Amino acid sequence: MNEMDILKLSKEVSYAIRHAPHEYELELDKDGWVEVHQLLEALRETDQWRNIQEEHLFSVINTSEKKRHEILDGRIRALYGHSVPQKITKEIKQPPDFLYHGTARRLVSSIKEHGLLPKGRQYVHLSVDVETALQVGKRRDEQPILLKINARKAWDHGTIFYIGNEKVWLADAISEKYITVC
Ligand code: HQG
Repeated sequence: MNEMDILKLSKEVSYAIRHAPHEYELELDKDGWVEVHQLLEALRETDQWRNIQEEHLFSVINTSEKKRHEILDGRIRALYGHSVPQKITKEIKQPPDFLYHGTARRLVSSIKEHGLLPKGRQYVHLSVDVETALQVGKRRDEQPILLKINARKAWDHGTIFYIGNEKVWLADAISEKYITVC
């Protein structure tokens, strides 16, 4: 499988297990796990992925610069990004003192007023470093705005944070009180 196919597969796997398990007849458990064989069978029904094997899913995980998915004991899950109706449980953990969020210029006034909201997803997504946050923001605006989150203060005042992967943290919402526009 070439690089292009691996990228396509990664996108389709994300779509299936973050957003559309129903479409692929997949059952997610409360932590977002899906049986690998169920996912492979669903993908094999399409022309493009007729010959897909588990090793291809490992290639997706091992070659990606972002840790989006994990496989363990014959099951696969997305680590963040879900929009399925059923709430995916994440592990609560104290975050680093500061986190970052990159967004579009046009969204900043609303964020200043209402804080960060999950919008289409189950959680707000935050980055551990400036570079990652700006990359996320560039998906929406070529000149993204960087928001700095005082996660320590938010946590001390009762905001719950969850770990996605080493670079992505999640929260139910972040009040505007803890957000600085850089
Ligand atoms: C914005 C990708 C107006 C928020 C990325 C963002 C990430 C508000 C958008 C992951 C708002 C939601 C998630 C408010 C938040 N008013 N706009 N009050 N509160 N927003 O895509 O964080 O590559 O759901 O700023 O790298 O951009 O797919 O969230 O612009 O880690 O693995 O509402 O998805 O990961 O957009 O991205 P998204 P996100 P992958």
